[in-house]
Formats: sequence, C-alpha cells, structure tokens
Amino acid sequence: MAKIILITGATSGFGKAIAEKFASNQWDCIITGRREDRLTSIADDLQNKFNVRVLPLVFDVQKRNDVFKQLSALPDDWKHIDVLVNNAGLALGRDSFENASLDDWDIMVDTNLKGTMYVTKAILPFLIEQKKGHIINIGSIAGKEVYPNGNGYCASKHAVDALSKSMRIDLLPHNIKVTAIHPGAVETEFSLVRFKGDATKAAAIYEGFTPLHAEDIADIAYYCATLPPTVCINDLIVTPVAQANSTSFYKK
Ligand code: NDP
Ligand code: 8X3
Repeated sequence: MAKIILITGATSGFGKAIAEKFASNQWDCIITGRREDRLTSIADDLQNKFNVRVLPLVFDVQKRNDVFKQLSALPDDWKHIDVLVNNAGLALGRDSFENASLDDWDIMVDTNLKGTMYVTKAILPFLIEQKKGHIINIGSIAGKEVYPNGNGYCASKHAVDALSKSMRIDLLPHNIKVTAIHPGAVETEFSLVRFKGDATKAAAIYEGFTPLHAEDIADIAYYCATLPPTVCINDLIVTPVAQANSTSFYKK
C-alpha cells in the first residue's frame, strides 16, 4: 500500500515542492490550500506525471469549522496518513512594532499558529488510532531569533517552535514523531505575499546572494520522513551558505 502524506499550503513554494518530491517517490498526496484553480491543476499534474493518487482539499486553515469539516470527513482510504506537513503560512508586513497592522498580526497568528493547531488536532485521531505517524512543522529561523521589524511574524513562528516541542512531549505515548524545520531565506512567493504584491521589494530580499529553493526544503522533509521508524530528527535550522542567522548575510 502506498504511503500517504498530507501537506497544507501546497499551491506554491515549499508545499508544492514537497508534494512533487513525495509524489515522485510514489507517495499518495493530500494537498490543501485556498486557491482552488492552482490546487486542481497541481493535483492533475502530479497524477499524470507520477501515477499516484492525489486528493485536493480547498480550505482556509484559519477557519476552524472548515478545517474539521474537511479533515474529519476524509474517505476511509485516505485516513491512513503517514506524514502531516504543517506548512501553510505567511508573513505580512515588515514594519516597526508601533506601525505594524493589527489585521496583519491577526492573520499571521491565525494562520501560522492556530492553523497548525487546528489541522494537527483534526488529523491526530487517525495517527493515534494507527499508533504511528510523523508531523513535520515548518517553522522559520524567525522562530529561533527575532530581527528588526519582524514582530508579529517572529512571534507566530516562535509559537510554532514552542508548539512543536510541546507536541513532541505529549505525543510520545502515541509513537508520533515531531520534526520542526526552520528555514532561513528561501525564494518562493513568501516575500511577494509579505510585501503585498510589491515585486521590487520582494526581489530586493534575495539580491546579492543565492537563497535556498523550495526543492531544498522538500529534499530535507523527504529525508526526515524516510528515516528508520525509531529515528526522529527533532529540530533543524537550514540557511543558504551566505546566511549565518536572521540578520547576518554575506552579499556581493
Ligand atoms: P508561499 O507564499 O510560496 O506559500 C505559502 C502557502 O501557504 C501557499 O500554498 C498558500 O496557499 C498557503 N496558505 C497561506 N495562508 C493560508 C491559509 N490561511 N489557509 C490555507 N493555506 C494557506 O511561501 P513559502 O512556501 O515560502 O512558505 C511556506 C511556509 O514556510 C510558511 O509557513 C512560511 O512562513 C515558511 N517559511 C518560509 C521561508 C521563506 O523564506 N520562503 C523561510 C522560513 C519559513 P493559498 O494562498 O492557496 O491558500
Ligand atoms: C522566512 C524567513 O527571515 O524572512 O521565515 O523571517 S525570514
């Protein structure tokens, strides 16, 4: 029987690359996101290219009732989930605390933290029932260190870091692995979203150095997910070679 992975936020960036990596290794994929057109086209593409089963589910991870409605009603042949990747997330704005938007803060906390909590809680009964599972949370280097004007985003990702540690303890009796991957700068749609469509500001983030690519994170997630059943990578910080921490870059 093929293994099953559920990836949130698979319409772009890491989530899309993770789906492609696992599908290319013959895993069946449940992919989620809000943009239905993209999700459907990615699902078709993966099915055609790799001949695996793909289930696209359209919902907003901020909407608690929608999360539970969609995930609790999974068909029986999709319930045996081996790996859950909590990836859906975003940054909005890069303003000093006094200027930052309350709405942006709400969306980041509701998506990055509460979305991860809701999706995990909805899936957990299946993992507990099968007495095994692997949860991979996509944190950020912003969840390990803060940087100027990172306020709401850094706080939301520090919370994901704390949640990952907490899950790892509480889920011990259920034989569930919890891995947190904390990337530094990776060029995806992340900065375009953060700067609300300003492509010039987004491109400037990656000028003068080679950032990571979504495929690098997908390779790492695949490595973590395919270790022996007794081995769990707990926590990883991953940066481009030109990045030492949240604020130190070597730019040419
Ligand atoms: P992208 O913007 O390329 O992808 C983000 C994905 O999240 C999209 O598929 C989007 O789908 C989904 N998403 C966002 N909000 C919601 C929501 N409310 N409900 C459901 N899905 C949602 O960015 P990345 O791939 O770079 O980001 C993925 C994760 O990695 C995020 O958690 C981000 O914080 C984290 N990260 C990114 C880094 C980077 O430098 N790129 C570094 C460290 C961490 P849709 O819009 O269709 O709903
Ligand atoms: C994304 C990386 O440095 O913009 O999480 O916070 S950073």
